Amino acid sequence: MEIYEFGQRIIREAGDFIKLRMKEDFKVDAKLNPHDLVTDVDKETETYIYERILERYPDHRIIGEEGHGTDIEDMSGVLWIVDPIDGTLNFVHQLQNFAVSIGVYVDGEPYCGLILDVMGGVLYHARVGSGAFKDDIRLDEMRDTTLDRSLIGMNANWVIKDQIGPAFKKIVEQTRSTRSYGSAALEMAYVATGILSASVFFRLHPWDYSAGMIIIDEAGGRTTNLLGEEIDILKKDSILTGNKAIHKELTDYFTSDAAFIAGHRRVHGEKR
Ligand code: 2AM
Ligand code: CA
Ligand code: CA
Ligand code: CA
Repeated sequence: MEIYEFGQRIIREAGDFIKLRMKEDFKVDAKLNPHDLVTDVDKETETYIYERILERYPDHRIIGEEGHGTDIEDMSGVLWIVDPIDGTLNFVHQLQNFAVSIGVYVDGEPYCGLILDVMGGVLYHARVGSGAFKDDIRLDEMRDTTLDRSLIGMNANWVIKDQIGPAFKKIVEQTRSTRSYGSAALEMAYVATGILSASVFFRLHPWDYSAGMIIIDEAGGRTTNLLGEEIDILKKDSILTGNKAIHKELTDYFTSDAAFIAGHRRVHGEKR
């Protein structure tokens, strides 16, 4: 079986695992702060996915948010980048609106991306060169839009930050409206389907964005950091993803704001 088909199968099995497991009690812990939670289900699901992949492909490597693959520093071979639950706060508070997200790279090249809306039962997926899909329906090519006629995915937290806040505030003023779904992966899937025109994130990890980036590329969109720089898949970065026209409008906008650039450099460092 091909890796892509296998990936679709295990992500659905992981979704079934979560749905069964969440009927029982689970422990919720704070990681670095009270906004950053992790549950037993996050950890158990990552281990489940990890074991399933290695059972079938012993030579593949896996990076996961909850601790697998912390020693991995290069992208040789087949690399699976896994977020067992994206949107843990939604999982804890709502028991819905969370996703499993898996991006697969072969020798550093994107191979396929998979995002499962667990409670919605919808799988967004793409293999490079074969188009992007919502379940078995092929997504249309993303259409160009302008900021003033777009819905933009954005988390309100960034608006209240000192150095970068004013730039995000201007987006709130200029766009038709903003939306925040609490799962970066689901928000990227919504960009791919066109129900959002773009989405901006200030600080994401590879497991948050890798699958979404691959799916959006296949749907004809573009993803870089907020300064328009290409993403290095093993690093944290800001993320701007959307149709090509709004992607350009927004990168032009962020790169014309000196305070924003300074704030971005402070958090994300100089361009590699
Ligand atoms: P997570 O649920 O897998 O942690 C909104 O909270 C989005 O930002 C989610 O996709 C969440 O992923 C991600 N995120 C990344 N870093 C975070 C953090 N420190 N606290 C909360 N969410 C974070
Ligand atoms: Ca987390
Ligand atoms: Ca995540
Ligand atoms: Ca997670």
